[in-house]
Amino acid sequence: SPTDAAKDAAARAAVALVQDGMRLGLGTGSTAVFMVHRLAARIRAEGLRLRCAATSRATCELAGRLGIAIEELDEIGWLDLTLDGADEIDPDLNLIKGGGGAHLREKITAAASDRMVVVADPAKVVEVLGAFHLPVEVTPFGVETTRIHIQRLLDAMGMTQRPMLLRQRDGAIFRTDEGNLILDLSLDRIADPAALGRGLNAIPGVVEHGLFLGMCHLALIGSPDGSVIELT
Ligand code: DER
Repeated sequence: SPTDAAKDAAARAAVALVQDGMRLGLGTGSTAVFMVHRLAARIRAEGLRLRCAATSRATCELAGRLGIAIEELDEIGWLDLTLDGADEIDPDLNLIKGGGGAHLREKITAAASDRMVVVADPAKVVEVLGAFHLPVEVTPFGVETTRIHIQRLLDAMGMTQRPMLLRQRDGAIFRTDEGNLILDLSLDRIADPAALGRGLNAIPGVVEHGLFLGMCHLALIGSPDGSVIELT
């Protein structure tokens, strides 16, 4: 499909940034799948020696199937570059992530990297964050009280939102790799992402939210014709 071609074009451009000996963070999601395939091809063709940490079990398993050696983040210690997808990218390269439910490990991994490069198709580029739901990972313990705290925060910020939905997958309550739950916030537009991020971080039961602010250094936006636009 045109979207797949755009994702693969972005993935190819991102993998071109990988240099022999790098310590890499591998992202999660459908665009990251194209990236992992492209990376495996380069490793095979050029014998690249890399140290790779995965941001989800899904990426770890895919990389393993493609012959990419995966190590734990703590075995590597720090990363040169993380390549990951995004659900939304604003003009300041602030992101909404978490559509695939992996944003806790993705954020830790990106924060443990000298550079974070995002790969995406054009639909992800927005003027204002918020049309895509904002995932908030919460502990199962006290989740209903956490929901109240989040609602109070949104009220205080004058943000209206439709009922917060506990994420489901295949008809069951979704659990993250850490065993936590995800509340998806439908905010339409987030006028002040930094204030919302700070407010969410202050709520006891909130583990991590999908706002990646000031973390992305470069976004590679692929087109169906194979061309790539760089947003910095
Ligand atoms: O869950 C995530 O954070 C993914 O990276 C998501 O943001 C992008 O997924 P996609 O490439 O399948 O759109």
